[in-house]
Amino acid sequence: MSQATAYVDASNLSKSRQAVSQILETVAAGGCSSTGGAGKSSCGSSGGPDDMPAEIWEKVKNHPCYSEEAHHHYARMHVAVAPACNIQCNYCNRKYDCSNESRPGVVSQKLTPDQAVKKVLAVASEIPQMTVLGIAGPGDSLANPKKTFDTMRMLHEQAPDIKLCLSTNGLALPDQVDEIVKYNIDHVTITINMVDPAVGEKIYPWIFYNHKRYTGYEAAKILHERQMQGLEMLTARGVLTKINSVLIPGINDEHLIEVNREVKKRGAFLHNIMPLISEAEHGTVFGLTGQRGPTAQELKAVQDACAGGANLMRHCRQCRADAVGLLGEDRSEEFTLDKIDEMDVVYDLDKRRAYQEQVEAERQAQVAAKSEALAAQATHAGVDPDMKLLVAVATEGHGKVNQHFGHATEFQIFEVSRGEALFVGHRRVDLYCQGGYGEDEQLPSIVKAINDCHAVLVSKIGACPRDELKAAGIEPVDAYAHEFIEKAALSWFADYCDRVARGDIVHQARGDAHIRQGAFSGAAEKAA
Ligand code: CLF
Ligand code: SF4
Repeated sequence: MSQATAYVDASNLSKSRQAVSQILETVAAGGCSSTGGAGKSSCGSSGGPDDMPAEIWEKVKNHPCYSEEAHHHYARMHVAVAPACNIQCNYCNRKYDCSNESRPGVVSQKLTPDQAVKKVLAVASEIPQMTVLGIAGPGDSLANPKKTFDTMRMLHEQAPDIKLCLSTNGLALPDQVDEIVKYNIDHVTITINMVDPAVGEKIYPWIFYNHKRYTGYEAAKILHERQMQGLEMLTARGVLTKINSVLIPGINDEHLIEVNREVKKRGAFLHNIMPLISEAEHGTVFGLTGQRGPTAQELKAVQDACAGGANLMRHCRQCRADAVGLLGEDRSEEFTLDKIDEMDVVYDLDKRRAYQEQVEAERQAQVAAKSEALAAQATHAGVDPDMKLLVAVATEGHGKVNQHFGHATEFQIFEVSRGEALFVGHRRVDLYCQGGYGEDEQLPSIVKAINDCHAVLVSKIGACPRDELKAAGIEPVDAYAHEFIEKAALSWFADYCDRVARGDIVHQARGDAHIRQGAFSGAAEKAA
């Protein structure tokens, strides 16, 4: 333990903290990085109702960030009501979104609480699977407490089925825990990049606390203490917490393993380790000083090294502070204030519930399909029984391989083996199909993004990209179109092992892949 971690006494937590810790043990046992049994799936809090107490399952089952399974089916939205911030991070430029919960990208419209509630009701009437409202900037939600809590209060009154979520850097958190509980905010994300101020002073040049500006080690020490205190207070009050950490190579990469340990000790429900985004054009300190982000394999290595600690989220899309839709898509352009004014908004709770019941049935079918596929796995002579491969998947949601190669703006990455098909991340790519035609110039960047994968599973693919992918050693596969992803990945894996065993192909390891800087934004895509 570093000197810094001794600042907070983690021993005086209430019974509810112990309850959350027990749940974490249970979830970790069947969740992320476990080879799992049939039906126990993937990363994040993806245990099912059998893995955790009913009240926790109720909180996570349709939260797309807190459950990896749920993110294939349920959507979230953010409202940009919180412009101010009380600290400075070296990966943030104030002109852009908060990098804690969003990529550096311009927020289209900052909203008042009244406008925000109007927007949420409009989205809820159009997208019945939108189940979570988050406040994630563009500054810090708790540095703007009035706007944040006014929005949450009104929404709780007018749309009681929508889960409330916020993200914060943690500096103001201990002072706001009572308000968080009062407004039924069940999910709080704290961005914690260090548990040692000596690391923290390389990330945070200053903080503004108690009407005073602090810099250097002292600033990082105060921030660290407040973050730990806030996390413990939330755990004690039964609020589910997720920790976001930005992986900054050479500064906190290995240190994040200690962060993972420390936040688990204090009852964090999930740990989301995200790659640094630091393009020079974003104008951040790290962007301007040439601090690079991690490669795909560097990110995975740190995440894998945290196995057994706090449960990991690997499906984060670093979304904008005004994102709307499934994770990985952005429908915010459909809900600008002028468009909302023209909409016929009907918030129909029964209709929303009926739709969500259908989603639930689909999700259970997905879990059952995976169980069947796992049960059908066999060993193959001459094939390493512990072999694990990555496959890229093109999907539009519903947990299925249902997207044309040319229409994908991201690929979901699954690690597949004889005993598991595990979501391990996603890769953003440039759209291959532009204006109805394949754009061959995009292919090298797509290959770079999924270069560590042995296959790409799609609903359809044209002859040109098919040949080029093959030439790069990535197998294009459209044989499992419209099947559930895990079942498709496991079926492909079994077929691959068959071919290796028969001597039709020779198994070869793949290389590393490139993480593209900047999130896909539907808005930006349309504007381009
Ligand atoms: Fe938003 Fe964050 Fe709530 Fe989710 S996002 S406030 S917990 S509703 Fe989710 Fe987006 Fe990653 Fe955030 S994918 S950036 S983790
Ligand atoms: Fe930027 Fe968010 Fe950091 Fe504030 S907390 S400086 S808004 S990244």
